Amino acid sequence: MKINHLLKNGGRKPYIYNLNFVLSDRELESMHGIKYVCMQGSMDRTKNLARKLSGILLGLDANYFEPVNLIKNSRYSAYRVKDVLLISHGVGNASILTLLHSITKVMYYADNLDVKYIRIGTSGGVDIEAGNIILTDTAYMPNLVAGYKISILGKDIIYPTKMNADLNQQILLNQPSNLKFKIFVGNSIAADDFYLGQARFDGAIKPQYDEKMQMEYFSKIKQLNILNFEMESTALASFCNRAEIPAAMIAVTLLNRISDDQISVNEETLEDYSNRAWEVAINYLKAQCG
Ligand code: R2B
Ligand code: URA
Repeated sequence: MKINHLLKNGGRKPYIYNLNFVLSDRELESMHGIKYVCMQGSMDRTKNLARKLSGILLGLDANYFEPVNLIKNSRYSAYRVKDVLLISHGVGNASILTLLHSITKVMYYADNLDVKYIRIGTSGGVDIEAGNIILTDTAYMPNLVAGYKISILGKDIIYPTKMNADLNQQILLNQPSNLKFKIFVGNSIAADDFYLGQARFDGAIKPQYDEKMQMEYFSKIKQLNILNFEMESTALASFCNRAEIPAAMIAVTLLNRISDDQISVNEETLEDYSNRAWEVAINYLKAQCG
């Protein structure tokens, strides 16, 4: 991590508003030694992964304890298991970007400079069957430009969005050969919304495109080896490139967008699919901190 404009001993330690986190010695102690920050959209799944990982990394029986949320507001939630911090990021680039600045400041002040960030999430596959995993190589904007545009002081700047290739490789190397799904490494689009931004027809506003235009877009997507749509990869990759934090994104596909707009699998299958992204992350984490 390289964010050295934050001077460590420059007086008052800041208060991290969006996490309601005071950087007191006591609070920082609770964060000291974190090596992996795993992010998921939902607060519930963040807590559930904390329960599961506690069993795997610490041998705790989830029936007899309740993970403690380290964040004292309702915006995000976070749990620590050994040297892994599990934290929710909400939906979309704006939400994850605010989280990334906030948690990175916490990691910096807690002296965790060797930290790695992994988003564990869901996505819509493009010509990939539901239930498979995509490891993102490069994140694209919906206009099919690789990068992330941020407007700062009225000027648009496009930052690079390649995820960390070594981390992807390490994640792949730590998987068993008998997984019941495939893992593809390819590119992802971080869309501005779930509906029109992902070329769907089932949003509340009537699209100004038809099926033919949708398929033309999907065909361009495929030429760029883009394998899935989600909503946070460009912010994650561009932030982590600038902060020099190795980052990866593990996302399961919940449907194949070539044939469907609606996610129509039952709850049980949906949970099974989401747990596959956990499984891939856990296989990697177990090898690092087991
Ligand atoms: C995948 O799923 C969420 C929307 O349902 C979003 O956070 C994402 O990237
Ligand atoms: N998340 C998305 O952003 N899109 C999908 O199609 C599924 C999950």
